[in-house]
Amino acid sequence: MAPGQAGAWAALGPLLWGCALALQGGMLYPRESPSRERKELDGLWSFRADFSDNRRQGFERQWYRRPLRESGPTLDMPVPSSFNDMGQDAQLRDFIGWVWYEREVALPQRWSQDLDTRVVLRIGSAHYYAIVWVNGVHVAEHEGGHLPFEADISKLVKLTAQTAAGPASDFYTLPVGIRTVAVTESQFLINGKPFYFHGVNKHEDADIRGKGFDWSLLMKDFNLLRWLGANSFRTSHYPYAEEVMQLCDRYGIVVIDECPGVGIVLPESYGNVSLQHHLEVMEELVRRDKNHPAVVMWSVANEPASFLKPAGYYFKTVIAHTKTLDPSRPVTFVTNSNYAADLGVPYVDVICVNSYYSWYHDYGHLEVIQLQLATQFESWYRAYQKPVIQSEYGAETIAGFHQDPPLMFSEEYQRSLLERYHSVLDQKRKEYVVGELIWNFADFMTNQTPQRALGNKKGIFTRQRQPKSAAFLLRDRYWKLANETRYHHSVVKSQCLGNSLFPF
Ligand code: GCB
Repeated sequence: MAPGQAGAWAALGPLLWGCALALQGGMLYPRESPSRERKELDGLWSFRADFSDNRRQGFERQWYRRPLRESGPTLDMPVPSSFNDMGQDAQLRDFIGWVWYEREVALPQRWSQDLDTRVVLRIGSAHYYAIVWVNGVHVAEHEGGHLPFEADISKLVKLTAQTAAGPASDFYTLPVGIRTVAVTESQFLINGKPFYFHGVNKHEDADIRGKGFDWSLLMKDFNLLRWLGANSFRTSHYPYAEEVMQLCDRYGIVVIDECPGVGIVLPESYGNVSLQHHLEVMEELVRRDKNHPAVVMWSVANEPASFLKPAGYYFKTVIAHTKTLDPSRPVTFVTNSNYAADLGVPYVDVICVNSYYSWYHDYGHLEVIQLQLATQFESWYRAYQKPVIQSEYGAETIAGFHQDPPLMFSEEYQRSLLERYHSVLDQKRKEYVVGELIWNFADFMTNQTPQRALGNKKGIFTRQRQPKSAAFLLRDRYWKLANETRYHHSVVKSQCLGNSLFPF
């Protein structure tokens, strides 16, 4: 917490509000008005379940006295949510006992300095018995969930402000991570060590909400990435919410950051107006995300018609511009063009190729995959001597459809297709293939076409984030890859929370 700011760490409490008048009697819903301000405390909280035998270790060791991270490991937990449903840990799902939530808060200076301002901590609902401390001081206790309760913490806030007095200037905190990225003829290097992307492509999509930021969904997805052993993802096909990027930094998830240059397929899309706009979008993207160490490469487009004549000049310009904006990161775009016809790839640092063998081509013929995939890699490498990433591959799969021998849309077909891709990836990753990103992490909604059965079903998880059979296959593979390739001797522990799975 920055000096001079009033601060609080509370064991629970999603809403703080300051107002000039004390309320008597009923408990009004906290609405903003010219005399009332509110500060939402929703978002990620630190969390620990007390798994001790008597479930009372937290009280015995007084976990409320100091920041929770100082008394043991913590998890990130979205508030509001049910902790039971958030992760992949059965013990936590079934847990009964005390759980501890903590949030550090920086309050507006005037709340602590203006003596007439009353500061109230309000908990909308906490199940079922809640005890609340602010800066180690017990301020409230409430039995029964569902209904709100409050504590007047004005005195505490003013006291903290006095003891933490400092210069009244502007504060901004920016978590920092330091690492290097480099590309050789056949390797992708992070901190000078070869890095292999074993990850996913995602979408910002879920049931009900559609595309929109949601802490609970984000935490669930990150818990699933950890379960899977994934070390990376591509933000297909647009920049994701900034909170996503922040979490990638903290968890050590490596990101290929893609701009919304998707569907550049018409000749008129290569005109000057489009090009200028593309340059501006890259400026906005780099300006926003350049401070995220998780971002290791920019992707300027997905599957453009890069074989069209103007594509050469177009991608040369966009890529050069991006490199001027950020000389520290490699730049790519994701291609599905033929290696001999692609006019943009000469300008990329890493070749990212999408292919759907035995799905969109030779469908039903799993046996063609190995030969076609090996030829794909060899052709690209022979032409360019640059590292290659399999940036998409996959098969539509309707969860619960089973067929053996495998038929398209069954879980068995998805597994088989993946296995065949993996056998070639295992040969080529010894040479110049530096990554594999499955299409897709989860099923997602699309417009209607005859190829889509209620949206795109190439997820290894359903849209509700439940695993298909392929998720278990990929999990075995990714954890094996993780154990083979993680850097045992260069582990730099995350200063933030120790959440990092694959520190770089
Ligand atoms: C692709 C696209 C992706 C689609 C995917 C598919 O090549 O890059 O946006 O969703 O194929 O499943 O058709």
